Amino acid sequence: MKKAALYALLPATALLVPLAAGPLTASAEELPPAPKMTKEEFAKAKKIFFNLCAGCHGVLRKGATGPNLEPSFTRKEGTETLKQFIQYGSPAGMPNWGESGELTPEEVDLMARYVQQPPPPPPEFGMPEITKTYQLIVPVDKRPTKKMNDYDIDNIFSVTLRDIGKVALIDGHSKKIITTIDTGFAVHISRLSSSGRYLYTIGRDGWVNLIDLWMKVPKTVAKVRIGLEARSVESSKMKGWEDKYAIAGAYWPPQYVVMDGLTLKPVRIVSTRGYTYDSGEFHPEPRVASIVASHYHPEFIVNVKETGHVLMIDYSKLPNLRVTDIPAERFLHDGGFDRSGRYFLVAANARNTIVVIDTKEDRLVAKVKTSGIKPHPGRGANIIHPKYGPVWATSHIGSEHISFIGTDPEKHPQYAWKEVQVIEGLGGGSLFIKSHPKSKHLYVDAPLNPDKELSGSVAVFNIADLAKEEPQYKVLPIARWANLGAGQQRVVQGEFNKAGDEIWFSVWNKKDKPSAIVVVDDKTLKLKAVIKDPKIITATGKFNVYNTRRDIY
Ligand code: DHE
Repeated sequence: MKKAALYALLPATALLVPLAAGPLTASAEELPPAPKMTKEEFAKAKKIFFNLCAGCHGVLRKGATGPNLEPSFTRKEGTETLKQFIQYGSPAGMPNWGESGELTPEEVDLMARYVQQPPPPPPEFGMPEITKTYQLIVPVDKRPTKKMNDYDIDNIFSVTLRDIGKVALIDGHSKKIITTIDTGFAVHISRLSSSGRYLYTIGRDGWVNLIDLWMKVPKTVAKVRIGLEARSVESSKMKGWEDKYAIAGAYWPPQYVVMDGLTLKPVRIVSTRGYTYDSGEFHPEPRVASIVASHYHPEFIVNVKETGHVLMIDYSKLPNLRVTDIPAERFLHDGGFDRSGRYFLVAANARNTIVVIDTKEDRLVAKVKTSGIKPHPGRGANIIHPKYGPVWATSHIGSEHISFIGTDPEKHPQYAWKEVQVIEGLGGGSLFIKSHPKSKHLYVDAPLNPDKELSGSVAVFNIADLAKEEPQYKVLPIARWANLGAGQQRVVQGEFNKAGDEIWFSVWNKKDKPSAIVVVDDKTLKLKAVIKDPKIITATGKFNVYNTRRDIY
């Protein structure tokens, strides 16, 4: 949907609120009082806020992907305006929690009142607390010495079953569930060890699971809770350091923890609290967003969201850490490598910018402004553009734009680190974009679009057509193909299989209804399979072992 049409779906009042506004500086006395809440209501709202809202707005509600929600702002807006937002969402990416049925009218009202109360300060969670949670379930010497199953491990998909605290491991060939594994709540991502043997998951609640894929039936061999809220995990990938260390980043407390890669035993914990890269103001909640592992140095690349620092963390002399701290941009979120694996491109979504880091020379290469609102690439998509050569692409949460950035300073220096083209996709509310070295197509989703036809579809561009003035896309009605019945299902995050000839999409339904995975034939763009199973509840992210461990996207 084009932006104008997207706005038309919202009540006029929703558009009046300054979405990107920071806190309004009214003193407490000038503000209207907070609306009344009972203790029980407060406790319920606190839980909903943690599950649905804290990710974008922060637990201290200082704002990041979503705007600041401190009482100095929310009380000025008042309950009715806030309810409109929670009910209908916004074109800048706020989900329509009421309209989609995720929250009842009573809960919409509850949350509108809750965000006008001062945010309750969450507890700290340091090494003593982390150590108490640590469980080595199967020590290294009790694990198999060879692969004990017949699966083509490289073609297994780890699928997040968000609201039931599990991942499903699905065999990419038979498309059958191998097993489901209890993990932390709402696993955000799965990442693979360099060898492909170990799978790491990170729960929204900070639990890291280490899963051994060599076992007859893969299972968790170690787990540890590294914080109270988290989104990222990664494993060392540098030659000579394969599978040796893991790292997980927390949203709360804002910190990262380096662990032994084979046991998850914590080795170091480091706080990310500090100063914004530009204005030098102290921030109490600079959360750890994406983390990737360098292929050039024994380093993890940690993106600190609110303060805008990219930290290159050298793990080669642990327990000593050497950190190259690169001032970059705010608010760093998600990103991925260019096809050469040397340059890391990460979205600074508050500034509509993609930051480019050279992981060989450990330096900032460029900050590229995009033409859309809030770039959100996932890991992005690398394609060979018919006109501009190797480019990396991102879609946007807040608008229909898809931006292409040149990534080849050697052979195409005139295009390198420039937004060389902008095209339009289905509409705002896009989260992920995907291609594969063997594919001729580029896939773009729009799961947060309020229109259910659009949130249930995917746009596919023929890469060869990108040389045209206005490249057209084909719409794949993925949710219709899944045929899960009435309601708004969100089609999210394409992921290729190992061969690169099919792409899987999640059809993310409410938790009291089944979700599904739809498999599309990449050559014909026809439906190849629908994976349905009562166990598939709230399916979101999918991670193919081979593509994830080799950073192929
Ligand atoms: Fe994500 C990646 C944070 C909402 C599904 N998400 C990421 C990353 C971060 C992040 C920092 C990068 C991790 C990395 O590469 O190390 N996500 C957040 C949020 O803060 C946010 C906006 C709000 C929240 O409360 O969590 C958020 N994300 C969502 C969702 O609502 C999604 C669609 C469904 C879900 O499961 O929660 C979702 N995020 C994903 C997925 C990835 C991801 C599938 C990995 C994409 C990939 O291809 O690597």
